[in-house]
Amino acid sequence: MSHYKIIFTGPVGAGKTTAISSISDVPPVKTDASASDMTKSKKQATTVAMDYGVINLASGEKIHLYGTPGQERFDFMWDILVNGGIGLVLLLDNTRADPFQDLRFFLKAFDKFINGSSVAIGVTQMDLSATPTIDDYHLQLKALGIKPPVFAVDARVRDDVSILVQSLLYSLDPGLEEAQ
Ligand SMILES: Nc1nc2c(ncn2[C@@H]2O[C@H](COP(=O)(O)OP(=O)(O)OP(=O)(O)O)[C@@H](O)[C@H]2O)c(=O)[nH]1
Ligand SMILES: [Mg+2]
Repeated sequence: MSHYKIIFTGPVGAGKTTAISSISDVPPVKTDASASDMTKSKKQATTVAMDYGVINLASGEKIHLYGTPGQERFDFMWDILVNGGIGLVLLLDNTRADPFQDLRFFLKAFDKFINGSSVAIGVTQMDLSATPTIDDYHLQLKALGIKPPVFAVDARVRDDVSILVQSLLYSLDPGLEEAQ
């Protein structure tokens, strides 16, 4: 039986922990701690080590899901978590001050891993901030010279997260996606 690993990353509040909770077929493991020092944050908890969940494919294969902390002070975990991974889900929060800067920052931080694997991008909170649009993201990515799948996703909605994960798997191996 094959096991695969994908990694969710992105800035604080993008919805990594929420997305893994939405899609995991087992109760997710979280390492959220009180975010009382994050005075500007709209949420109470932040990931300090990792999130973990699993998708069980119909074929019997398993996709292990790991979420990184968003905060840079925990960035030592990023290299640890990508080890052995086959692809990256980058979640961006459209309400942040400069989502394109977040995009560039995370593509750069994970560039080695992405070069050897694949990336799919999910833009969350588009219900709260409609711009930049998905087309704007496509243009930005084109300027950066890459063409990953980009979707509007609500991390709380299982189907949204599922489509994003499927697009990542499809870009890696069309046969794997069909197995679901
Ligand atoms: N309105 C709205 N809320 C969303 C959407 N996606 C996620 N959320 C909310 O945004 C928050 C995201 O929080 P987390 O899942 O903890 O974010 P995270 O990326 O794990 O953050 P860190 O661990 O701190 O890096 C949660 O309160 C979600 O319910 C969306 O599309 N729209
Ligand atoms: Mg988190």
